[in-house]
Amino acid sequence: MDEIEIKQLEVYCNHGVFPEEIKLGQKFLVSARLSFDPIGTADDIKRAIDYGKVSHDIFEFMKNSSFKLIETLAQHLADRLLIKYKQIKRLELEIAKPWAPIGLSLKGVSVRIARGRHTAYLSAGANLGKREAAIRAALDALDKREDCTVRAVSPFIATKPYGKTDQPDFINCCAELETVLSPMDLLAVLQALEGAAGRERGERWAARTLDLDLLLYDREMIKTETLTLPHADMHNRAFVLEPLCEIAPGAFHPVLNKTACQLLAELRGK
Ligand code: A4P
Ligand code: MG
Repeated sequence: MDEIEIKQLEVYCNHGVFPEEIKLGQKFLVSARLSFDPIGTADDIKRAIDYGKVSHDIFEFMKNSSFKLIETLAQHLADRLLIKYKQIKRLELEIAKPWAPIGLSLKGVSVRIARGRHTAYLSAGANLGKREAAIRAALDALDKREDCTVRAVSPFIATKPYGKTDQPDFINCCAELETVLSPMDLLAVLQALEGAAGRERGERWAARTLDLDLLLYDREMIKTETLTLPHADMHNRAFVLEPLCEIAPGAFHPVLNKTACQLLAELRGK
């Protein structure tokens, strides 16, 4: 990818933990490296990232916000730039405080972060209430968010319950998202949408108005108490793999080292 670099943009503003930092302000230096796909030979500013505009946006954001931590400031600023400038595929930001008030002489202190766009796949299911409408409403709400774009939705399929079989049939589908959210933040968004659809968490595998599970997030492998990626049981579920293969047969399971299409063929052969 090609890159634009903005070096040490100077902004006098009010971020910090100490009261005097917020009251008096201090100098910050912001550097940004913006990666983008080559724009080709058309010599057209409309196709390019306007580094003047980006610099002014950074300046305004730094001036009009106040964060205690430069880490948080950098995260919010990165989100803002990725959301506004769709041509930016990846972004490195460095925010430095040359006058950090630590009671010692130093050349400065800085934080450096790298952020980008991610591809995530989710599985949606419902077997109570207005099933299609609940799934559609959740996907619309996701797509309306600034930090998520729904890039593809599979056909909806009617499926027999898996696991606990004495419950109504499901409607299932899969969707592909582009997002700047982290996996944990995306999971929180999905759970909030389940809540908004009237989902009550009770017994495991019980009937539900809406279930949104995160299947894959780039090639991330995560195992915490609240999130397992790839989804721990996706390879055993036809109601997940069939719709996933409709939109992304090549979606890659980094633990099993197989594509969605290979996993479905294996499951069908069992
Ligand atoms: N969690 C961990 N990893 C993930 C992930 N990748 N995505 C944690 C989403 N959640 C994840 O989920 C329980 C906990 O899993 C969450 O607190 C989250 O932190 P839940 O949605 O609260 O509970 P649940 O959905 O009842 O349990 P579980 O085990 O997630 O059930 P599933 O796997 O969602 O299965 N049959 C058909 N035909 N179609 C269906 O859609 N769905 C289920 C539910 C059963 N049978 C089905 C279908
Ligand atoms: Mg679930």
